[in-house]
Amino acid sequence: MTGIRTTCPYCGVGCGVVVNLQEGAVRVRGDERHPANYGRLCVKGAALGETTGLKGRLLRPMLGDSEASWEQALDHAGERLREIIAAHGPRAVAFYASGQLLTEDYYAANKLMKGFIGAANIDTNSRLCMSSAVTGYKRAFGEDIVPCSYEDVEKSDLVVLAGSNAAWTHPVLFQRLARAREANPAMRVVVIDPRHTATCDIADLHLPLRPGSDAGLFVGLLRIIQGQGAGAAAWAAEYCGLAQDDVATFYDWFLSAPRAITLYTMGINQSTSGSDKCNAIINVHLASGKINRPGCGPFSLTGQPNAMGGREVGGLANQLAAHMNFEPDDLSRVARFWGTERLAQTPGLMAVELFDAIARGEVKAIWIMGTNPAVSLPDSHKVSQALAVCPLVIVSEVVRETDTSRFAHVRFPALAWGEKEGTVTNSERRISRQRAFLPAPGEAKPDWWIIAQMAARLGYGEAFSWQHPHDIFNEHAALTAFENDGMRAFNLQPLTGLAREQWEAFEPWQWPAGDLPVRRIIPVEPREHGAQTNALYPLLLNSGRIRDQWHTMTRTGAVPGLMRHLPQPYVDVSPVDAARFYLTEGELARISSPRGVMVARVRLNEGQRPGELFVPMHWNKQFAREGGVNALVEGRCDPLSGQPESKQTAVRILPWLPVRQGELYARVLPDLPASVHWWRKAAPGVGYLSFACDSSLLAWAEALCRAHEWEVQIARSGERSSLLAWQAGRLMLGFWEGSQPLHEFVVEAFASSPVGLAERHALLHGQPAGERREEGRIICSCFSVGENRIREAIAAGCGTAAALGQTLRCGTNCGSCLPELKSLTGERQAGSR
Ligand SMILES: Nc1nc2c(c(=O)[nH]1)N[C@H]1C(S)=C(S)[C@@H](COP(=O)(O)OP(=O)(O)OC[C@H]3O[C@@H](n4cnc5c(=O)[nH]c(N)nc54)[C@H](O)[C@@H]3O)O[C@H]1N2
Ligand SMILES: Nc1nc2c(c(=O)[nH]1)N[C@H]1C(S)=C(S)[C@@H](COP(=O)(O)OP(=O)(O)OC[C@H]3O[C@@H](n4cnc5c(=O)[nH]c(N)nc54)[C@H](O)[C@@H]3O)O[C@H]1N2
Ligand code: SF4
Ligand SMILES: [Mo]
Repeated sequence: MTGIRTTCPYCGVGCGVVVNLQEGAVRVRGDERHPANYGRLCVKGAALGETTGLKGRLLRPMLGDSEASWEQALDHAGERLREIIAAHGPRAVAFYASGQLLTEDYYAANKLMKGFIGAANIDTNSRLCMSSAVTGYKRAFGEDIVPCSYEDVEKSDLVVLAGSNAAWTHPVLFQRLARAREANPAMRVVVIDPRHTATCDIADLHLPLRPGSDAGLFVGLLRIIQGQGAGAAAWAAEYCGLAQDDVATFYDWFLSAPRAITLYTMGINQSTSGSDKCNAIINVHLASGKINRPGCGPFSLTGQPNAMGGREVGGLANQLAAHMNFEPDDLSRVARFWGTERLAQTPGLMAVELFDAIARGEVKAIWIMGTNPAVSLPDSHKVSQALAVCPLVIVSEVVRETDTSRFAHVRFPALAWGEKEGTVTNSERRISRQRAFLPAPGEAKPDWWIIAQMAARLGYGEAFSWQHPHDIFNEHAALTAFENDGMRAFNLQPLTGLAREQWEAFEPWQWPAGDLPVRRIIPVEPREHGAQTNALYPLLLNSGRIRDQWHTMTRTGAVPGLMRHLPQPYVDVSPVDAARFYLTEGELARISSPRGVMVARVRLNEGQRPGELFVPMHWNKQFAREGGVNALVEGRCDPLSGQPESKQTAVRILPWLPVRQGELYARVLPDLPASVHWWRKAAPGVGYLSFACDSSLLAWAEALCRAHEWEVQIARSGERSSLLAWQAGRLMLGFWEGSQPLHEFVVEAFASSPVGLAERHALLHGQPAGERREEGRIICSCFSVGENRIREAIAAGCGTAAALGQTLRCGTNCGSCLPELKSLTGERQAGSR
């Protein structure tokens, strides 16, 4: 096989990809030999080649808004850190890292903070993601061990997905499950989620439970397994707000299935009782013996590409390193291995409390690496205020502008996917190489190198004298094996002392989970979520992911094809609530909590329980005005894991009928007046946004164009107006107010120049020159097949997703859009209900 074999940098499935460079283009395909995906990719993975451009990249170190040399930037940051540590002690500084770092980077950051700066104030975005799962496993097994593999999902008789929308968030694993279910008609799939999601497409039973009530469902099941089940199904149904028959069916299936596996993610973890929910799930597997054998177990899926690697090196503030804890023997062992007398002796601050400590002035320096907390942490106004008052904010980033980097005093340019070298570990404990296939751009450097340089400036150069990530990997592997004697399951003994060539050629390798010597059933008392709905804030707001975007959109937001499935922040509302709150499909609404507000477009959704709303988590200040959900979310956390309750917030919703809405296209997007709402979208070769505002923007647009001395063409009728601006026959700006959404033909007009008079006229009136068809909303991102074309094909007789695939190719590559194709053809059945 030709090409460079590496790993997808998105979700925790950890698919292998093969990259070829052809005439400057980056071509990506699935790696047939990688055991995570055997050649398959989802839309995001398939579009990776379009994310490697350098537009918007941070390519030089920055001090404030000025470019600096590496020497200057590192010297400055090092000096400031030394001053702060000297004046206020090591606990006055903190690192906030990410499951998107490579294991080698992560190891270096943890070693510097815990081992040498001597405080444990390093936490990571995994706190928002996996920390409840970690607590659950540690309580049950004495160690953070995930006792399952992807093959177990395929080999099971009953697959339970709890709080997981895997069809969109772990698509390749979901496709493996979907195929296994087709091959084995006896296999059953249960989805536990308040919403009816794309994942329900393959569900035999969907349990749309009351938000936050999962522990009740699993506690009821445990009672039955333990023989105390009289009335358990009735009690659980009542507690969870489910039909008793459905609960009884789930329990029957679980008890009778020879093998059962539960996949769980953010609907379970992101909760003030997330750890207990994880243990409630683990408990039923322990009590029924459906664990540690093929097709069985409690399987927490990791979200980020290297969330697991972070857990392995000890990236969380309450872990030490290599699955060791803040306990005397472990502390002594790690201190001796690292050769340090400064090792932190107690856990550090966890993410939410860390930012509170920054706001209070107790932590005076924060170094953020590979995460965007101004968007992703709860209560984002508070987080922004904390960053604004923090005396030293250092950000290691790949992109230049993020909501977080706006607060940075020092910015370090990091190498991105495709440029950096190292390892990652996926959900099933499989370690794979990420390999570089592009040269380092500008002055960007690997994250580990930046950390090692800083260590040298703080006086610890010797312990960080690595020349290559391979050196770091070997040190990490050696630490896992150091004085292990079988005490820790996480033991990379077979990988210690790899030669450089062996590390370069490293094949995906899964570390053995062992046979779980400790197995504890942890008593769980179901607890309510902490969102207090009341007359003022009567609704519950849920948040999560959409199929084609990744987190804060720094990569996927730039790919036009990925922006066309769901191009704006939306809010899913049940028809009942729409009637109650005067909301209309496609119109805008303001959602607010006591913390803040967001604006989103209403989508009526029958799969949404009355009283509950759902919004995507992705939008932020780079892509919208008031599009971020965490402005509303409170920082309520699980007391054991420190994980915030991102899934439940009390809110209200009001329709917003702006006086004007429209579209703006420009070669370089201008700043809009501050009162205007806007949503930036990706389009090839042109800046593009939609806007909404309470007075017409036409005069503003005209003044802007006149100031540039562009030739201006204006049409107006009633509330509709449009404006085109030309320079030497080239379209510079297009503005439509009160008109239909436009797209492709306008984008094309920017590319074709000069444009003739008749075409200019047609364009001004929002019409394509000549005859052509608009795709509409893109459903199949792999082959760019839009809703309009799909509806036409259905009208012409394509009655099934399979028939659509034969005619239009949609759904025949990654399959992520099959649930939507099926709902368009009317094939889709909603679980049992
Ligand atoms: N496309 C895409 N894929 C991704 C990511 C991405 O940004 N985009 N991010 C990755 C990361 S880091 C992560 S952590 C994973 C997350 O993967 P998932 O956890 O699957 O994704 P979410 O959409 O956050 O939430 C899953 C579901 O939890 C449900 N839920 C909310 N409250 C409850 C509840 O009380 N009980 C139950 N049972 N369910 C509830 C929501 O309705 C939602 O459908 O995705 C990974 N994959
Ligand atoms: N309301 C709500 N909030 C949530 C969630 C939710 O479901 N609802 N989910 C939570 C979860 S599970 C997660 S994981 C978080 C994710 O939230 P974040 O971690 O904040 O999101 P990302 O956009 O992935 O941020 C990664 C940043 O690192 C940069 N980057 C990428 N590669 C590299 C690299 O190699 N080196 C460096 N130095 N930088 C790099 C990217 O440009 C980007 O700015 O959000 C959490 N927040
Ligand atoms: S499922 Fe998609 S996003 Fe996740 S690793 Fe595979 S290709 Fe990447
Ligand atoms: Mo995550």
